Amino acid sequence: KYSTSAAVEDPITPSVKVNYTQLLINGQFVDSVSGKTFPTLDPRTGEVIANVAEGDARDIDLAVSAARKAFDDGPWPRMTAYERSKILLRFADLVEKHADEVAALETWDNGKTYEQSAKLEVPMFVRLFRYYAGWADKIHGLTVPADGSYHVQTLHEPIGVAGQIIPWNFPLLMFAWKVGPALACGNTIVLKTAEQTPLSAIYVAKLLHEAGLPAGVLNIVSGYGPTAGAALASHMEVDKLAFTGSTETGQIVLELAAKSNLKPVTLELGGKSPFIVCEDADVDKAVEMAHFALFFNQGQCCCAGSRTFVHEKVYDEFLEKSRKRAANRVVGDPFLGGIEQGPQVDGEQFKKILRYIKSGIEGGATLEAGGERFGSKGYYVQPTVFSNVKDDMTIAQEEIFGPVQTILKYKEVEEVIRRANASRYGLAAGVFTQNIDTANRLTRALRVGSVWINCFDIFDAAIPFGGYKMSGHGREKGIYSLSNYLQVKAVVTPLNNPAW
Ligand code: TXE
Repeated sequence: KYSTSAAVEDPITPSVKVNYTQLLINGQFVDSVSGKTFPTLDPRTGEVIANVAEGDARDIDLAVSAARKAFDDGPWPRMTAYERSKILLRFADLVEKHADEVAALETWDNGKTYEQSAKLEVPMFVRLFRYYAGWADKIHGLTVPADGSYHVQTLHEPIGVAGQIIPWNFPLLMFAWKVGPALACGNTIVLKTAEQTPLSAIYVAKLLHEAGLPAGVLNIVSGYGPTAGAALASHMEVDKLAFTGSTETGQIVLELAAKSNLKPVTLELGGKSPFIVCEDADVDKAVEMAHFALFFNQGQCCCAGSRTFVHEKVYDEFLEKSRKRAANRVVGDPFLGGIEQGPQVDGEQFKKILRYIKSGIEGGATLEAGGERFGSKGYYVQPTVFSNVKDDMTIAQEEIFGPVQTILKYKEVEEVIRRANASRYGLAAGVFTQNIDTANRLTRALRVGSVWINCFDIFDAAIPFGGYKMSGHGREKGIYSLSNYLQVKAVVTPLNNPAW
């Protein structure tokens, strides 16, 4: 069935070299203060790709001092917005020029297919920087018609030093979503990458300096969460924190931010998004879209359509076709062409997913496809489908974050609304129907930050993204992300000529 297991046992050697493994502080590559390094692993084999400098609280201190100085005294917040915009545009051009290396590093470190890195994620990265370069010189305040004889205006100023903590599932895109708007608004940054995937961020940060970014404006610290990440979240000189990761860690960083200097925090956390297939849906299209909604990126998406609700009238046909589609999913070495699914990011995620599969079987769900590891090397998991899933099963409630589709049956629109909303999460939803009234009813009733109707995972730079409930606070991308990185100052001047 899975014709590519041979390549999994004998991985392809990537063409790219790992040239940058140090921390990037004040425009310089440096070792960590402790001199320690940590290995970043190839998810295809579990072997070491490179040893990377391991930052901790002392390196965060140095990085924050550099960012502070670059904000308080440096040219970045003071140069014209047009100058900032041109640097971001030059950076986008450089990434495009080095697209092959960037995509290969991303695939090597993360395990996602090279096709996805090269055709989707690098172009989206470039597009996002061009989008925010476009905003840089269009950020301005208002003139306010206040009562009394006053001239009132608002100034939109950069917020200062932004701390940004990103996860491993989309290392490049999470970099872009956070760094793009922060720089466009004139802030300086300390970014901590995920310990599983440090490589692409250091590489592109080097290109950003080549494009003309002044030293100290963007500092990159590789390292672990409880050391480097926690130091950033609780730092007194950091003015804003943006975090993407698990809900549990989101709660920790919010508390650290509150207990230190009350820095504002945006959080993009976990999800258990419903994908609702209505009775009038074109079943073939719905099967393919629901399959994509769950299996894209090895199922490692915060917004994955991980509860597939199917109307009882089309349930049997949908199930049969979904089972076949999953069984035919092409798993293999992500550097090979035509591969749909590579390995999970690391051994921890791999084991977590296999534990959830076991829990599904023991909990009474029916295993329709997959259920085991794929091959005998690395962190590959067979595309797995469960039917007969009940709302109270662990696999229907918790974020599996892997290639495991759970299919649930429903009868009535009002019933599926209630069940879809019965989750601590509220990140996204998919709705598959030809009926505009059903689409409108579901759209208004679902308590989620994104609704995709007859599509899924549309991540245009201009479309805001973020969660309701325990999926987080605030929105990233689009115009909405700018307000995360701006302060509003009200300025009031008396008008001495009452005639005016
Ligand atoms: O997440 P963490 P993990 C979910 C997914 C996954 C689970 C665990 O279900 O299986 O989370 O993954 C940093 N202070 N998502 O353990 O811990 C960490 O170093 C400050 C959903 O990887 O949240 C990394 O940079 N920072 C998700 C980042 O937080 C800390 C994407 C994310 O790691 C820290 C990833 C601390 N105490 C996982 N502890 C999404 N929303 O897309 C860790 N970190």
